[in-house]
Amino acid sequence: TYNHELVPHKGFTLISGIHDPDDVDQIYNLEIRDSDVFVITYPKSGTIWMQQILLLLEADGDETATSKFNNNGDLIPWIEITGSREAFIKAPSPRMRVTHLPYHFMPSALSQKKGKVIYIARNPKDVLVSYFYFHKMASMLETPKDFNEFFERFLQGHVFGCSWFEHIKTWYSHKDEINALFITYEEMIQDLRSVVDRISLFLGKQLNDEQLANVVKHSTFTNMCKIPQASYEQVPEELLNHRQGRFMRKGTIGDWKNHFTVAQNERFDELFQKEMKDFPLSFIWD
Ligand code: PPS
Repeated sequence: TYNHELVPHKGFTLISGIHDPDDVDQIYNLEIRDSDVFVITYPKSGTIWMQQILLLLEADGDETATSKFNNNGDLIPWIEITGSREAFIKAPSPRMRVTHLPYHFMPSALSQKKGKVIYIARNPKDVLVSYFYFHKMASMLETPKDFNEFFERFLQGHVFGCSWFEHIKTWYSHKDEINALFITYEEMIQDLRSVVDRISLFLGKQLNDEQLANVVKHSTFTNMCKIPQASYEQVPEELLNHRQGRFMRKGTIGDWKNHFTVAQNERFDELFQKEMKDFPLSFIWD
């Protein structure tokens, strides 16, 4: 059943019943500790993957660390979800949070280089495909009529959140003001160990080689699928309809090739060139 609505709010669409506009506005004023970690993603770019990596790094590679919880999001919540901000204020360090919010909503203290930011980018063609399947299973989002309809909506930015282009461009253009590590989903696919090493260094963690190897081992696609907390298999039905698909869907680079028509691909490329012409970002597309 579909009983949530997309609510446009200052350049970002929220979901009624899950987000509260006034509450989201107050995120900007949060006091930030240097030990705070924010994982910033456009949806479907590696959010739950990074939750698993951060929890494992925090637990020195011990994969049983999250077994007492329903899902990793209980330990590393989305800051924009109603109630999350209050809990954040009271939480002990290190406070780790994920968010899909654009830059202008986030605590202004970040731009004084307080706290740490990990931005994960994924090539937007694969994001689109992953997001299409997520709309089919997410009970709070309207089921797309078909792939073509969703393709149009994504290009126009008429999805939960904002346009992919806007998200990456605003965050990227502020990257020198914040204490940030930029990584891509594709780098994680191609060499997870080196990404884990970089994150560990960025966070100032001291894990030995074996512990780092354990972090990598328990955050591969196959192994995350075996851990219900990591794969979001235990999210209640009113949020995710598990018969319609899996959060851990495919986990590959280039699935867009199985979905885009030649004409759609040309249009996407054209828009990408236009939107990204001033941004020296390169992506791995297949
Ligand atoms: S959300 O809803 O924004 O939080 O979704 P998000 O977690 O950002 O993205 C989900 C996609 O990430 C894939 N994923 C992984 N890929 C490879 N390896 C690992 N370990 C992994 N964990 C999650 C997940 O399968 C979704 O991508 P698709 O392409 O749909 O499979």
